[in-house]
Amino acid sequence: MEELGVRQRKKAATEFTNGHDTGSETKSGPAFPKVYILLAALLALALYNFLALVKSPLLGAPTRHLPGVRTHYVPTFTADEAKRDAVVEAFKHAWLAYERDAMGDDEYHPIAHTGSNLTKAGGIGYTVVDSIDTIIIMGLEDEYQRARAWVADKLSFERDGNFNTFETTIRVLGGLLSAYHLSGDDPVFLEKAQELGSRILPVFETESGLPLSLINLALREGVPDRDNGGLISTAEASTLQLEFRYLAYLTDEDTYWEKAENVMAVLRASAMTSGLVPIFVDSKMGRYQTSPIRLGSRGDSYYEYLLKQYLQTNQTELVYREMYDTAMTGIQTHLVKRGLSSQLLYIAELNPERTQNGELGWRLTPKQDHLVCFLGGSLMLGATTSGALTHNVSIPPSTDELTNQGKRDWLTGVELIDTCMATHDTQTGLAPEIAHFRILGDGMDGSMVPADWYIKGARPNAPPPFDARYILRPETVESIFIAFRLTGDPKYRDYGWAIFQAIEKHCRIPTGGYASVINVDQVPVEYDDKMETFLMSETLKYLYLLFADSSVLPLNDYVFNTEAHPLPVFNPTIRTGFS
Ligand code: DMJ
Repeated sequence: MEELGVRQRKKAATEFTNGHDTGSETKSGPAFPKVYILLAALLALALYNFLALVKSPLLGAPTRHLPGVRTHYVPTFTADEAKRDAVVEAFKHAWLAYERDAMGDDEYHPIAHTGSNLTKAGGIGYTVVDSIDTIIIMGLEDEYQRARAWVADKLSFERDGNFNTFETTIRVLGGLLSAYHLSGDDPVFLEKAQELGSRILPVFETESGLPLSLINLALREGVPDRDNGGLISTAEASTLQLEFRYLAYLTDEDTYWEKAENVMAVLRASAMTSGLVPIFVDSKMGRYQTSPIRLGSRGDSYYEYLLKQYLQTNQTELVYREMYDTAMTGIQTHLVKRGLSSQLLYIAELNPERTQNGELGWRLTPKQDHLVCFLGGSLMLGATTSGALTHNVSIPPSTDELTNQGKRDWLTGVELIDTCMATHDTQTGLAPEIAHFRILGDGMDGSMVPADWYIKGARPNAPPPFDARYILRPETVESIFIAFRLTGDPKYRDYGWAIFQAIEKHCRIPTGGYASVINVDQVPVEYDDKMETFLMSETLKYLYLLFADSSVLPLNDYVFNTEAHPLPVFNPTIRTGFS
């Protein structure tokens, strides 16, 4: 298989049209014998590699780049090959077991050695498609050929069952689009993506244009989520945009763009001035419903995609920057809190409640989902783009390159990642699904509390609460990867390696695959027999990228969808009235 770096270069050169590329001009010079030219090229390459090594922040001072000069393809940080290869070995341990026991099934249960599907109607490639781009990025040729053949010959969306609109989009549509790009435009992936996109489109046929939660792929019918009174969660409605917009860009079918963009316009019209959004929205009325405000489940990727929509189209759509900036100020004003003992920075939640005179009020809940840990890296990425005063900031950025908001968000991001790492201070070194932070109302004062955070409901010799589990989630390593790329600080590779080792020690099943653990504070662990698809699409991908050299998928050129599927940045070919 052609190495990813090569494929990327060819393709990415066509994605950009804005002329940032410094490029290289070729002139026909005097007819030197070819051997001299070859020698000169080898010498230049050796010198270049030497300089890159000397400048590497892994060895000392951070690299600075001249303003306006693109940084992509420059190997700013060299790979830690041993650790990178250990991650590849882990990926193969997961993939080969899945392939052996459950190839083609949506989900995998490594202890029972079996798979299962999301509906009785049959699988939709949840695990295979979610994993393909990681396989390409890692350069696993044989695995790639088998996975591709499965997609070409077996993947079917003619399934008469109700599938979650958001999950199907981020995992399957996102996976196909990323595979299309990274494979060097293999048409099989785009054909499947187009078919899936067209089958999902009917979810937008509502009064407001906000999508329905579920889609019957065979009947091509949107279905409301009866479990939540027909409401859709905010994150689900607002985390389809990167995928549908890129599909529109590739196919010239503007309708994908318009449907996805209209969702953002409707949400914007219904938004609160703080920039914070409740986690439920009514597809019929197009209005937010009174419901909690949080950066965890059902809220998280709304904020993530505000920034990423701005980045996806090369920072040309200022409406997303404005929405993002307002939202980050809302988070800073209302949700950023500190623990009582070590002053760990965390992101709290707001829960609606009626005051005695019947007015709506918001109660602060000092609870942080593992999911919130995506925000650390996202804030740092936002600081260097939306919050930058110059086009390409240094690595790490210097203070005069960032706006005040950029500086504020950068520091918050750095601290939040440290907090997320602190939640790994458990018996297993794995972080729980939910951490609660102590507050003065707990009956303790700041001098007496044992630690800033705890797992609510955890008691010795009692069944562990749901909050205590680790289900192979990626959010902390996602942030660590971004932080490393933006700073070059080796501490982030140390963080990632510690998490990887904890996963290896406690989640790895000797016969193949990885399982969730039901209590991060219990050794030896008890397993929940499920290997979530995001282990291969996100957790191991971000770990691989953390240890790879930084020419692999540069952050200037790619946005990662919320399931870690990289999509190239492009200049939009459609202009709508949304501004
Ligand atoms: C993934 O499916 C996506 O990252 C999503 O946005 C939320 N969380 C899971 C992984 O934790």
